[in-house]
Amino acid sequence: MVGRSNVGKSSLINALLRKPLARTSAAPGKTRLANFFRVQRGTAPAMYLVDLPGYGYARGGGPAAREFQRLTDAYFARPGARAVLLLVDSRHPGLESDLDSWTWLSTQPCQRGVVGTKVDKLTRADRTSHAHEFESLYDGPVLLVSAVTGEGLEELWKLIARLPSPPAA
Ligand SMILES: Nc1nc2c(ncn2[C@@H]2O[C@H](COP(=O)(O)OP(=O)(O)OP(=O)(O)O)[C@@H](O)[C@H]2O)c(=O)[nH]1
Ligand SMILES: [Mg+2]
Repeated sequence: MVGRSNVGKSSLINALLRKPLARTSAAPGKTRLANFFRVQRGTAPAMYLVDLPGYGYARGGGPAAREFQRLTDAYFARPGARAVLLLVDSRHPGLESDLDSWTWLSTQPCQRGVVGTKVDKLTRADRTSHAHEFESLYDGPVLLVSAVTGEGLEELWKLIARLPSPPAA
């Protein structure tokens, strides 16, 4: 899970796992390390959900940004197939930093997907217009979810199940 600070990466992991394992906070910059959560669902092969620190927030300036870059680079340097879900706040589909990340992710050896978070904060009318905006910006359907109401989480599990799994060790 990657995305701007405060977009709801840790909350989404907790909602998917139905357990408050990842630390969340109303203030941005909470997750400071890459946290790996091993998941075994039914008979499916085990996998890891990975909660990465967010971008776009540097506590006290440059070092946090550099630290984010270091962790992210280290994560992508790990061997084995992986997939990345870019989390974008459903209220703000077109932020430049998210579009830049999407472009950067296209240069990485991984499958990409976009998920719109906090959809519970949108009005009915905005859901429709923002869904269309996401589709045109990100070149395909974008799943809108809420960690608070649970909306879209079953669909998200299905999307995750279709992502490539790493080679057997
Ligand atoms: N209404 C609503 N609030 C949410 C949702 N998901 C997260 N939040 C709130 O958004 C804030 C940030 O959530 P986090 O999960 O800590 O965000 P994060 O992306 O992990 O942030 P960093 O670790 O700082 O990068 C918290 O106050 C959450 O309660 C959601 O689906 N709906
Ligand atoms: Mg976090």
